[in-house]
Amino acid sequence: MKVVKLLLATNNAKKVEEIRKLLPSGFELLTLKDVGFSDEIPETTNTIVGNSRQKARFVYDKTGINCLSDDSGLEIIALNGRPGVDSAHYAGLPPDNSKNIDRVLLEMNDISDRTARFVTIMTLILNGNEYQFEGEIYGAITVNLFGSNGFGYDPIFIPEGHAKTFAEMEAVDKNQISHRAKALQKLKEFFSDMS
Ligand code: ITT
Repeated sequence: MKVVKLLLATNNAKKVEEIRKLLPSGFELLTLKDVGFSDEIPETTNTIVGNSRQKARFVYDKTGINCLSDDSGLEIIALNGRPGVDSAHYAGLPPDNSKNIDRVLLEMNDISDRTARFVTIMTLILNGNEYQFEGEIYGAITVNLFGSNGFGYDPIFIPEGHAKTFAEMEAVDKNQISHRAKALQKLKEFFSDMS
C-alpha cells in the first residue's frame, strides 16, 4: 500500500496518541500543529455525525490536505443518550473533564441501569470526497472513578465483558476493543480495498 498522508483534524492530543498507535504503518499522520493550523474549529451541529463532518470539512477547506476528524461521545441509556453530542462540555464551558464526570455521576446516582456506549464517528476527506466510519462499544458507568490512564470519561466506563475501566487498562488493551479502534479498523479496510 502506498503511504497515505492524513492531517488529523483534532485538538485533542490524547486522541492523536491513540490514533497514532492504531494506524502504525502505511499512514503518515500530521497534526494541526505540524501544519501551523490554529483556527478555532466549529462544532455547531446537534449530532456527532454532523460535528465530525463539520470538523473535517472545515480543516480540509482551509488547508487542502486530506484529513481525518474524530467526533466521539458517551451515550448513557438511562439519561436518554446524554451527554452524547455534549460530552466535551457537559458541565458547561470551558470544557472541564472532571466536572463533566462529576455531573454524570451525580445524574446516575441511584440509577440501577448503568448501560452506556462510547461512539466515534470519523470523517475522512480524501481529494474532496467524504467518507464516514463508525465505531461503538457498550459498557457500564461505575459509581466512582477508577484508574488514571486514557482520558475523558475513561475512569467511569467499564467495557462489557471486562472488569476494569478503560482508565485502569493499559493503552494496548483499550486499543484492542475501543470505539476508536473499531472506526479505524473500517478506515484501514477502506484503504486496503482501494489498493
Ligand atoms: P476535538 O473536537 O478537537 O477532536 P474534543 O476533546 O473536543 O476534541 P469531542 O468533541 O469528540 O472531542 O468530545 C468528546 C468528549 O468525549 C470529550 O470530553 C472527550 O474527553 C470524551 N471522549 C472522547 N473519546 C473518548 C474516549 O476514548 N474515552 C473517554 N472519553 C472520551
